[in-house]
Amino acid sequence: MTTIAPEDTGQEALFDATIAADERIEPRDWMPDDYRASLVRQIAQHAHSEIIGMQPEANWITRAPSLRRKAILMAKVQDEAGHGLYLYSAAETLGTGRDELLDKLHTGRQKYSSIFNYPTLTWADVGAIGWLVDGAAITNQVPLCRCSYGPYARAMVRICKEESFHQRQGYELLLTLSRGTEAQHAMAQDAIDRWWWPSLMMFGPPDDESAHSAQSMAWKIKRHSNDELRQRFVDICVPQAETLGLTLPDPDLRWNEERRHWDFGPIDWTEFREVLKGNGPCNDERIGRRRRAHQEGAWVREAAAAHAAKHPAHTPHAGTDQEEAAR
Ligand code: FAQ
Repeated sequence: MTTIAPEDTGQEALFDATIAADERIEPRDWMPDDYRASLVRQIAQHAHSEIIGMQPEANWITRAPSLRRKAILMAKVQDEAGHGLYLYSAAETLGTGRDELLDKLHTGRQKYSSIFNYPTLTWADVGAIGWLVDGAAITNQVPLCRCSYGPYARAMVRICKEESFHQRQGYELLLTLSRGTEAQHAMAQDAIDRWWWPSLMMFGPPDDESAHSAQSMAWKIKRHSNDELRQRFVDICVPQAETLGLTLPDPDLRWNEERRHWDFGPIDWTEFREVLKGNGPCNDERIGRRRRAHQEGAWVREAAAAHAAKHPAHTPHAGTDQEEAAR
């Protein structure tokens, strides 16, 4: 049997034309293998970040200073689990199951964001994560709502709405601390001092060292480079820090009238690379806890599978919500 190359059937031309016209590629469409693989890589890393990202904040649920703060934090951590679900589902539409991706996470073959390998030492860290980490996530992810792959772009729309609520709760938390007692103000400042630089690293390596950016931008998976988004984030944060009454820990921050952007100091890329290699302050703790949670949850997955086998009509994919309700 002779294999027909995609260029001979017009599939590749159709894919290229769809990208050029800024239209969406959907799961049923033909796509190049490398496009599919790159999406799975990025979406999986993103999904893993959402679920590992639950850990640093969950650390403070039992110690939140009021019932209101505790309820907000619990809702936020639950939202992150939901984001993980949307993203694993988006990866499934590319033919890669959640079990396979989790296995790659647990065996160190796929990454999660460097930021979640730093410890949450004080309550103010919950505010710093909301303001800076969620703020960086939004800056990076709003353009992903226009990603060329439909299911990922649609998942991002919902995620970004929730992330912007997360960002505002962090900002409000820090504002309260900053305007509180001297000790509370100092705690907020200390959190910003520790989270600022790792937040800038979330955007990935500088453009000239970014292995995937050029191809991802040509495919319209990414819409902006790592450095462009990092600069956008700095420009947003400087005036916000001023309103908060807190200082960003960078003596080189200066408004550049010519560029109409804030100049900032050098990032410690050695630290970034070490964290990616597994040598950050909390890498072992985070992945160890994730593996344990997966093992301890095995009985839940087995029970759910056994239930689904006994009652196929009641599995979520068997019918519409209305059909379910009518039963
Ligand atoms: N950490 O060639 P590039 C959140 C890797 S937000 C770890 O530039 P690319 C919300 C990269 O994967 C955080 N690894 O790669 C939340 C690649 O390695 P690979 C998650 C990093 O893909 C808030 C290599 O370096 N958000 O979770 C990092 O073009 C609060 C070369 O890099 C997303 O994932 C890093 N910081 O650009 C949750 C957004 N940076 O794959 C809880 C979607 C780079 O070859 C609480 N992802 N690497 O093994 C993206 O936009 C992109 O993947 C970038 C990297 C921008 C992260």
